[in-house]
Amino acid sequence: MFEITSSHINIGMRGIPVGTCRTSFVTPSEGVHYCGYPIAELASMSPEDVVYLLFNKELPNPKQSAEFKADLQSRGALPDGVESVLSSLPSEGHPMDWLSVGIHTLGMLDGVNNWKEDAMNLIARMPRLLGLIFRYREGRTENIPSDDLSLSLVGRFTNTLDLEDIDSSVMNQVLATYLVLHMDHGGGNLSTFTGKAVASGKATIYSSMAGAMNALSGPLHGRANQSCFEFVKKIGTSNPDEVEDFVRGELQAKRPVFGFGHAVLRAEDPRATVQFALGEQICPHDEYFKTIRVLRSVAPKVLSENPRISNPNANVDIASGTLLNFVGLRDPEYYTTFFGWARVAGIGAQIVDERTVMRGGKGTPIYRPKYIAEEQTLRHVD
Ligand code: AMX
Repeated sequence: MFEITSSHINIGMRGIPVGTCRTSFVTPSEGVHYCGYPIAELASMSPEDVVYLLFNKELPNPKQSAEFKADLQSRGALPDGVESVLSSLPSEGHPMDWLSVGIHTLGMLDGVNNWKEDAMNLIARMPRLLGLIFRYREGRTENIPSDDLSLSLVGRFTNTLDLEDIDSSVMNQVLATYLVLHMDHGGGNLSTFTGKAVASGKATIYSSMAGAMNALSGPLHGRANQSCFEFVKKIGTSNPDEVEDFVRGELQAKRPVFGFGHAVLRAEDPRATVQFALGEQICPHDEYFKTIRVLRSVAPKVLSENPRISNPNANVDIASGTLLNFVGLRDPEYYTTFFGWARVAGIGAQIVDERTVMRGGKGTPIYRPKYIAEEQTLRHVD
């Protein structure tokens, strides 16, 4: 199946097969597929239906969809005690750290120690938790609307956030698309792998997911979406010549051109294509959207001048920040929390598969890759 040579050592296990994944796979040309469906075909479905797909491996029929939504609604209420923990966290802390603490708090307060039940409960509680994280971290703790469990997952978040002067239906549309596009990305990405590794020691879903969120918070992983929008803001123009000069300047300064390139994909990420199409529909005249539209045509041309760059095309992070900003979510520091919210579904489904389905239901054993001793000759204390 695989020949391992010394060239595979100390490269972060890249490409080395370690397990199987039933929720999604990624191809270099078409990107991620959820349970066989190319992501672009799922992009306009409700997040609830796509969560159902990841857990059940089939899209729901209308009856199953309604029952599943009702089930999530019945699980949505947050236990008492979450808000007092959030009220004690430092506002300087990154929102991803708040999210990790928030998930841990839910686990301490009402984990039931059942993989599937805990995964479903966490998915159902995420919108309210995330909305409260925004509100407490920003000090907007007065008059928080009560959680309206009759709403969709996205609607409950928007309702909790309760921002003024926004078009909540467009915000809901952008968030729903964002969630569906980001729910899963194969088995080996760092946050998913981390979540499954922690779960393999039979820690709870909540501890595993908090670990996964910590992994996601790194600037080389999930936090790239924050950096990407900060990058777009820095460009500050949609003039093609100026954008090209900017891209060349970044490359000369040995800085990454954010929103381009990928470890696996070798074409434009379909998740970027979907978000560009959505942007053309809702904000074609937005200044930042105009910038990324130009960047999308200019940067691949410049990047492909360097033969070392395997994929000069747009990745998933190019457009998401621009869309989130347009609908009223202005602070890029929060963008990775949406990524985390989405991934709770994919990581949760993969943990449930790995703990309860793989190896005839026995689950995979505790993770234990091999590390080879280096520069350690045997010695003794005198
Ligand atoms: N800008 C500048 N340099 C780039 C680049 C980009 N967009 N894409 C690749 N390169 C460079 C790499 O840094 C590497 O340089 P090196 O030889 O000096 O180490 C070389 O080109 C070859 O890289 P690669 O094999 O094409 O890609 P990779 O798997 O090493 O890296 C990635 C992939 C995403 C980290 C890289 O393309 C990158 O830094 N992109 C910009 C940052 C970004 O948008 N990140 C979000 C990615 C999406 C995601 O996974 N969330």
